[in-house]
Amino acid sequence: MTPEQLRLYLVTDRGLSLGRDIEWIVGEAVAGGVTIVQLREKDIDTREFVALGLRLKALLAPLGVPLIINDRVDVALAVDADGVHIGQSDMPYDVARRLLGPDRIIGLSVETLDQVKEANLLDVDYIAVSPVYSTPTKTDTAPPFGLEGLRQAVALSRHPGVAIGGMNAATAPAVLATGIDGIAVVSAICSAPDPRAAAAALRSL
Ligand code: TZP
Ligand code: MG
Repeated sequence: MTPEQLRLYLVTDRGLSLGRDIEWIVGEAVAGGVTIVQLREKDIDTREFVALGLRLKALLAPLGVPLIINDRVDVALAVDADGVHIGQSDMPYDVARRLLGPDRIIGLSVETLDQVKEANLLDVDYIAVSPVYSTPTKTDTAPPFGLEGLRQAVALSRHPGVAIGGMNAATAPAVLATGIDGIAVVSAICSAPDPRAAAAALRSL
């Protein structure tokens, strides 16, 4: 993958989508300029997860926008997704890589500077610096990096990266000025009245 593909990274959240379909949100967001999409589902049946993943794959593949599945290597393989995003308590990187093969994208959340260094020892495709700011979207996070912590993470990492947690049109400019490749966004797009316009506004930054 290229760092440009990380510019504007949408992470889905059905609970924050104001009752609108995930597919509709994703379609609008991509029309607005989202460059990569992560399907993140914590509470749905595996059958529904796979069915939705297949529909998103059909929507995104012709547009050349990578589809990443949160946590679930089995679902990623089932829908022929472009990759998986894992956290520090999910399947270990080496196991995920063995199952997914050399070509699929594996992203890893890092919550401390030590974890940034550990990620440098792995062939992950990108890291997500998590969280940069505290956010109501996910409250069981590590303490936020803040801008200075993010700067240190960018300086330490040999991988491309995205910043996640509290990213919006107000916070993105200073975050992008740290040299991070992109921002990963949940509520600023999923909960926007017009997700396409919200994505376009973020992309223009
Ligand atoms: N991981 C770390 S923070 C976060 C996730 C999934 C949520 C980010 O949500 P928002 O609404 O973009 O702040
Ligand atoms: Mg996880």
